[in-house]
Amino acid sequence: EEDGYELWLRYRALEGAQRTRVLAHAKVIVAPAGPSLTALAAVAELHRGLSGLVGRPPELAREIRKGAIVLATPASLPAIAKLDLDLASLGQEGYLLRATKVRGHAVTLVAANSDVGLLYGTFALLAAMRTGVDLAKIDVRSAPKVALRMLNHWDNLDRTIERGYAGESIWEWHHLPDVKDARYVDYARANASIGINGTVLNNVNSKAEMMTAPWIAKAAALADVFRPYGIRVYLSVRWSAPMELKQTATADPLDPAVRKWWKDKAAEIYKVIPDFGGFLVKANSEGQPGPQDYKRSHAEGANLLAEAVAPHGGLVFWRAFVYSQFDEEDRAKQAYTEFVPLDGTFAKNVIVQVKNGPIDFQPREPFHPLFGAMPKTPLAMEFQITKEYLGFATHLAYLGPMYEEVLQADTGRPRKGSTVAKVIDGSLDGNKLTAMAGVANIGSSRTWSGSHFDAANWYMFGRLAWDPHASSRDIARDWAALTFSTDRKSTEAIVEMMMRSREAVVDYMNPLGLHHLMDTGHHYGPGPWVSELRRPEWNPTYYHQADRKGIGFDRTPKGSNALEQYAPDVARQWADPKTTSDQFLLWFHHLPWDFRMPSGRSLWDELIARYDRGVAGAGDLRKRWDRLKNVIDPRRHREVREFLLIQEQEAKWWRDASVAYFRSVSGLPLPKGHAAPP
Ligand code: GCW
Repeated sequence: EEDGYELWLRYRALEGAQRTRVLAHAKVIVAPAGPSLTALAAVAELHRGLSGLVGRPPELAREIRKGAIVLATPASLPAIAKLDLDLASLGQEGYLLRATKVRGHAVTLVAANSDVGLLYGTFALLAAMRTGVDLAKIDVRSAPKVALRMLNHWDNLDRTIERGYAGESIWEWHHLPDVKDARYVDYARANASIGINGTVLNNVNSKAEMMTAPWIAKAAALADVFRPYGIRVYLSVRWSAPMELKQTATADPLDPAVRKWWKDKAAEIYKVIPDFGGFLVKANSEGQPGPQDYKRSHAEGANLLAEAVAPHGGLVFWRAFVYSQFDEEDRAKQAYTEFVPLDGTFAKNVIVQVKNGPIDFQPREPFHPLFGAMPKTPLAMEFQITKEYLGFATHLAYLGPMYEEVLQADTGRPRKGSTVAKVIDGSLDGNKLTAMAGVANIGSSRTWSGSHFDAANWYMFGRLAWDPHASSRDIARDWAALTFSTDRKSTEAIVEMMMRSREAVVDYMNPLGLHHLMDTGHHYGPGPWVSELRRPEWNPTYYHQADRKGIGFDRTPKGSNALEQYAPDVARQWADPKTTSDQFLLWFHHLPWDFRMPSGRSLWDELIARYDRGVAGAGDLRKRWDRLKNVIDPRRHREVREFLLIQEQEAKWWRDASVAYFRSVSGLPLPKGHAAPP
């Protein structure tokens, strides 16, 4: 029975014409001589894949012959240099798949400038075989537009996962470094297949222990497994580690003993992980220690760590997710206020990592105003793949459209057309140190991500990190074909569900630009009434500001003026409720309940209509899935359906609780036709 473990790497027997075509082109593999572990991983994948797809493993040959798959770099096979393939434009990680002649033989060429490129090309070739591409005509070239494509695991050292909904951490810390679970290889394969080349193993709410020798050894064992797949290991560090480990008296970044400690620590790590990627840091955020405890800036903190890893080629990812309970300023403004003045003061090997929106991974947020506002600093995008605020692993919400919406947003800086994607891929400022990070949704669940559809978010993240200009619909199509069915009609039906899913969630949880209405702590269900929490900016009432007269957070100059942090053109558009997209209406405006919406309805009636639409949308997902009963294998069909039924129920819960609460505040009657219980 299909249990989802193989993710999108399912090598089931091909049928009919495609089997014949693949067989004709895949009897023999010619790989680089004296292959590296990476080239061997590529060969092993072809072996595994073809054994499944056509029922027999390919033969490994030295000599090129007709019909072979030839894996080659200019170094391993100088003959390809003469083919006019423009390999240089592929860079270090790109690849090319082409039906061509090499030394007079018609072959399928997988070419790249490095063995990792060959591995990426191999995965792409296997996917092409599965989706019906004619190998006799194949002609594909692809190179990543972003250099560092990273997963961030929020995995704790006790194997719990902060905001993880897919079981325990797959890192079996207790058995590491001695036991290298076979699952680590499958993890690496899945990631390499979508181009992910870095992984931060532990939670940003980090523990000092991670910096001790036994834990470094565990990380090193994982790094050994991942290395052949082109994946580097990084660690989250706790700012106060040297002090907590009682090796320094302070954690002040300007203290010489502290600086020395970090230098020595970096050297110790690089001794056992020679290609160690570097550090990720959450400092002075949500109670974490940081340089500000010593009245030093984020830049001073980041630069201290940067100095420690620089001699080894390491990097520092410094998170801009900061807000303080002692700050009266609108939470949405605080990161910009703190970081923009630091632009240009970070060391060369520091990347500032910014969440997609200014609050916190909500179902919808406008893009973070830092994008475009720090031209002298490399900025990484941080997306959340795990669905902390979108129904965990239970609710179906394909995040592709959400990421795309943010990446395609125009920052207006320094000019029109300067999209977030262009900040991230470095094309705007000529930045080469480019990165995209995704907070992983991976755990020990058989499905890896806790549900079949959540694997799509992992897959999509990798693909968008490779190319932030890609279309989330195209990516959904590839995923659905590789995961469920290559039958065109079925694929399209699944894609349609995926593309509708996130908007349905927005409607039943946080319509019209409302945000952070989730209940405390877990963030799963509705809690718009919560108003008594110790920290005001954690209360949903802080965000919706609903009362008898109206609703919404005023971020115009009359209110918090968060608008001033955006480029003038962008701010102008959002300054007037009439020109603000309804997606962000109550994000930027506090409006009376009788405000006239473009639909002709009052704001109050529109709000209720959106909640109703969300419930209908969830029901529609379930109905669409029911129609696919005969094309999806029984176990996966049933498991998805069970979750969709929960989603339908919980969409009603969200609507009914939210509507009841807002009604108690507004005192307004329910519009006609609204089906919620009294
Ligand atoms: O999304 C919020 C979460 C915290 C998380 C924090 C962060 C790791 O609720 O659990 O902590 O953001 O991103 O640092």
